[in-house]
Amino acid sequence: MKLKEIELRRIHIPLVRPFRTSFSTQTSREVLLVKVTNENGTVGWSECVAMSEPLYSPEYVAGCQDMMKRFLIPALRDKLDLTAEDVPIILKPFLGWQMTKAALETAVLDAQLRDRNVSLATYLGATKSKVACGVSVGIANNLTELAEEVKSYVDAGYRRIKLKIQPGWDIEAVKTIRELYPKIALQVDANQAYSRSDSGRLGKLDQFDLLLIEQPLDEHDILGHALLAKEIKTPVCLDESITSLRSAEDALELKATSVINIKPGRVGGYIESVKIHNLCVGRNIPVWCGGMLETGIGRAANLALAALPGFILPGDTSASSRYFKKDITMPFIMEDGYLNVPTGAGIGVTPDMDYLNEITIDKEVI
Ligand code: SMG
Ligand code: MG
Repeated sequence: MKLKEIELRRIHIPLVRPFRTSFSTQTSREVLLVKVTNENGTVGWSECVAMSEPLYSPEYVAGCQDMMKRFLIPALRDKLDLTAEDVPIILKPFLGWQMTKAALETAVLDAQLRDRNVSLATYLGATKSKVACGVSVGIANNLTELAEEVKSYVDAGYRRIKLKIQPGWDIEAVKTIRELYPKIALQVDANQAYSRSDSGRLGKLDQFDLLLIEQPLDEHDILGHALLAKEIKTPVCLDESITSLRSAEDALELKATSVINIKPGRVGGYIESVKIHNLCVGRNIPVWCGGMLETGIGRAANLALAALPGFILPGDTSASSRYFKKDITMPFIMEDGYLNVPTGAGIGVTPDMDYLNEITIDKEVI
């Protein structure tokens, strides 16, 4: 295809409840949306998963927008026969910026698949029509509030609970929830909040039969994760550390991770995500689909990915109502703990333009 127009739009959308992690408290989401239009007039949408501030990863919304305008869009704009598969190759010389690149690749892919009338799920190799939902629970003010919040999700039917932890909010929080729900699938996510010397403390989590502990140490501390994995029984699962197929392969080889959280934004797109999935399937490593508080645009695409056969653990792919009073697409509604995988062409959803315009804080057309 030839790109005719690229629209970059920033929206601001409130969350239904604050989301506190070891690195920030989010009360709303600022999201950079990409809309491409090709020579046929076909439109492709995507969402850049970077946060407003570079706290989860080095990328941040305003930086991503600048990066797109300054370097990435000019590199793509003049191509005559651009395909989504070309995008990562063309953008490779520009180092880093996986989330930014992923957003451009996905918008091009959406338009490409709409032109061919193929769903993203089919394109990626999905084998499921619905996916089991997990939910990520932020750090609460106290254990009573944590128990209340978890109860609301268990009652809603979520099939896996993930608790955010940090030093001082870990053993007691997990103990509380495990005692209330002796059988529920439970895991924790530290977002790099611990250090190598915390293996004793983290070992205390072994008694709670957790599915995994996500990213306990610094994103660059692969050796530290490998050492920790030998000390504790709970499986270590890397999130922030895995930014490419290569880094996934290295971490597996070094035994720093025995489960992988695949987030398409973090690894540079859906095409790279499938490669990581395939690597893991070949090595009997379970994977699951992470979340970045996406709107319906990103959620639709994540559900397509989570429908691949290697995604055997429930992901952070929760219903729209877990995040927003009103989503920018048709809401994703959970039924019996599952979300349906969109079947329409491309990502299978489009935004409600009236609502989108209402919450737009910046729009530029290139
Ligand atoms: O999308 O439900 C969601 C959030 C899942 O916990 C989640 N994401 O480290 O896995 C993670 C975090 C990253 C975003 S925190 C603002
Ligand atoms: Mg995580």
